[in-house]
Amino acid sequence: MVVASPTPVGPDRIRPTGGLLPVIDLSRRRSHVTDRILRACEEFGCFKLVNHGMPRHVVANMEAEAFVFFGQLEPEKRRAGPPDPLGYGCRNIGLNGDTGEVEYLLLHTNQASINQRSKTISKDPKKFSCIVREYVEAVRDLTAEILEILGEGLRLKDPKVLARLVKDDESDSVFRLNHYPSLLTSDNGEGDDNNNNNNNSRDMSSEESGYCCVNGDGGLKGVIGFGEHSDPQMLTLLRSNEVLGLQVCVGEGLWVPVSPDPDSFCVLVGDALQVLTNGRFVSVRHRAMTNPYKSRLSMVYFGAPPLPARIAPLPETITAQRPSLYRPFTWAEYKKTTYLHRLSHSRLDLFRAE
Ligand code: GA4
Repeated sequence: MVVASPTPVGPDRIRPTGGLLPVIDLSRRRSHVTDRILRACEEFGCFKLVNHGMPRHVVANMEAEAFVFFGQLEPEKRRAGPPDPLGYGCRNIGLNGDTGEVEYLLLHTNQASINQRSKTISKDPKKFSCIVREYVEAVRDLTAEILEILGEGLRLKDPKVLARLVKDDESDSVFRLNHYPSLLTSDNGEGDDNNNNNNNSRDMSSEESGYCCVNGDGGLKGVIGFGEHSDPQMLTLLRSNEVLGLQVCVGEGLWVPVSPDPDSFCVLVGDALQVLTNGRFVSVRHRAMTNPYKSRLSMVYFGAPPLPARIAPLPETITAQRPSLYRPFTWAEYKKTTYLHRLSHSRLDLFRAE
């Protein structure tokens, strides 16, 4: 396992090198994989997954459809919006004034919902919904496989308990396509001061890494595509094209760029899994930067339980030394709370045990 140095380098500074996250090869021996995934979830709350077995054509078809959609003119894309919160959105994120240099399609993974939404998304809705279904089913199975490995690693009495939550027909998982237009090609209006969570300095000079610009004092600043946050769900599987942009926070103010690799997934622990493991796994804060020259596309699956599911530390994770850190709640309750707050809010704090 290749790991990042946990030594902070100062507030909000970016380590200039990429590819430092744990890399897990799913084709290796199970005990080896289990041990490494467990450590990665505890230490970083994320890892890079390679040799995951997801068919290439399923990923390629989904990516091609996404580029067709985002390549359309604005009025055509707007037929699939505004995000309520599902649907097409541009720059506005959530319901409380967050913005970013991103346009996106947010879909529920329920098949009836995909079929319905596809009608306003694609000129060939049958083809679109079929391609989304194939992708979502494959990525859900992969998510369930990882959750089962984690269940074994945690020595749960029922190691499949976590996997079952995302495999449930009523699972509230969502699928998101994010398009971060390059700054050169986007019509994002110079001086768009509407963007309240970006640090953009427009007088940029390019860094070798592509997405950075150098501000006056020589520090590295980027243009925020999607601001800092943790994912509310259990597990996120993110795949992007070969353009750099995703960063994860591995310590106080230390942001590590995740090297883009279209054949891998970046797997991120979400808030619900942090609670279920009584804080043993950490839900990782992350953000996405835009690239000045190349547009970035990410396809993100957020594995969630059904709305009525009870989220509370699993009994095996509670000990005398480590009593329950969170009070029980339903996924519906937690989801509602996420939409009442800003993107960067540390909403898990609201659910701590007394
Ligand atoms: C972050 C993870 C998922 O993308 C998402 C996001 C959701 C949205 O974009 O509508 C949220 C954000 C996400 C967390 C806080 C709330 C809700 C925007 C926002 C400000 C779909 C999700 O489930 O939570």
